[in-house]
Amino acid sequence: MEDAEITLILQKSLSGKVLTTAEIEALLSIKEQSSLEQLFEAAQTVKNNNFNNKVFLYGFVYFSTHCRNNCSFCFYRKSNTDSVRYRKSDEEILELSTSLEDSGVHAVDLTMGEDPIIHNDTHYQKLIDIVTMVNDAVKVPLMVSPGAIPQQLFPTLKEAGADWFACYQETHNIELFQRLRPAQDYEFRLNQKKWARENDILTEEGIMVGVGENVHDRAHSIEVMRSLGVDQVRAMSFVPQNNTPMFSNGPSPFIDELKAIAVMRLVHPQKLIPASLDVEGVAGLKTRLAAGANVITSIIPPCKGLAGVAQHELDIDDGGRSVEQIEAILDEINIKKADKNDYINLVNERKKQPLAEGSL
Ligand code: SAM
Ligand code: MD0
Ligand code: SF4
Repeated sequence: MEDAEITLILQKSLSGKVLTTAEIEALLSIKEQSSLEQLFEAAQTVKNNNFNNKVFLYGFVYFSTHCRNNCSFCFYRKSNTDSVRYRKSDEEILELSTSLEDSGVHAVDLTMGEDPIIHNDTHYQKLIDIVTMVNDAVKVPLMVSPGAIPQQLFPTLKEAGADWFACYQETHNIELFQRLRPAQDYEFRLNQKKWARENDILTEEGIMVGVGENVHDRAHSIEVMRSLGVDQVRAMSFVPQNNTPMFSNGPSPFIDELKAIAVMRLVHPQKLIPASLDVEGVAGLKTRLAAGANVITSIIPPCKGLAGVAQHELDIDDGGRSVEQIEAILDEINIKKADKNDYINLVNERKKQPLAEGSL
């Protein structure tokens, strides 16, 4: 597509009009450098109009890497005997969460594999106890990423102190979902977002880029996310993992993730969009922020035996993923870390918003 046609689509989006699927696909298909620059500039404009050049930081506590599932892309899939398995104790989880809060993050994300010890108990008491314990100790909002859980648990999770529930479909192409997440139920996973939101818990939805989807699938996901009424939307490039079925798929070109982030920013102007440190490490931070991301996720304290999800070691033990290091990079590009209270207000405001008509 010509530069001039891209300009028209971007102008349409900047004037507040809803883009068609074909227009979203055109933006995701951009190859020309000059058009790419226009896309990222438009995404920056939208981000600055809505968030004033400020970003939020999320600490990441991957507290159990045990999992009963066999997702074909994941290092921690049950069948992978090479993966690093650990289960942090309550004391360790507490210490990690409070030290992240002290270091200045805006939120703490408590993430686990679908650990059978937790998932085999119908009451999920261990999970509820962990969330309650951390919520009693830290003031910043809590995100919980436990995998797919039963509907009746959401009120208890809310009561325990969960502000956010993260659970990503990876794709909204059902046939592809089944290949990525064998033996898992597409609708049940999608409903997680609905059940969380019905209980005033904010939600995050996400896709992976480079897992066999095409540009149409990506555009479709970005549109489905518009109708879901979620509060945070992400795209993460697939990172091939040793000893997993998708290793031979090879890595995804990061530019496709950057285009997805920019288009999500245009289509979801007021939502939070992560720049994950778990794909390219800190080296990939600036490009993701320039594409329109406004949350930095996967901040991990060094030397605590913690892993990332897609990049289990990159930049962790040398302190590269610490708030201090991130702030040094933000200084170079004149982006500011938002105030803690700005984030708490944003979370409270979003919780009050009624779900848009047509959502889930
Ligand atoms: N076990 C829970 C689940 O699957 O919902 C919570 C873990 S969540 C942090 C795992 C997410 O990390 C996946 O949904 C996927 O989006 C991302 N991820 C996992 N492996 C990845 C990989 N190899 N490359 C890129 N992203 C990956
Ligand atoms: C991240 N590694 O933010 C984390 C993870 C789970 N809620 C988030 C995918 O990149
Ligand atoms: Fe388990 Fe989550 Fe990895 Fe799937 S993505 S294997 S559910 S940890």
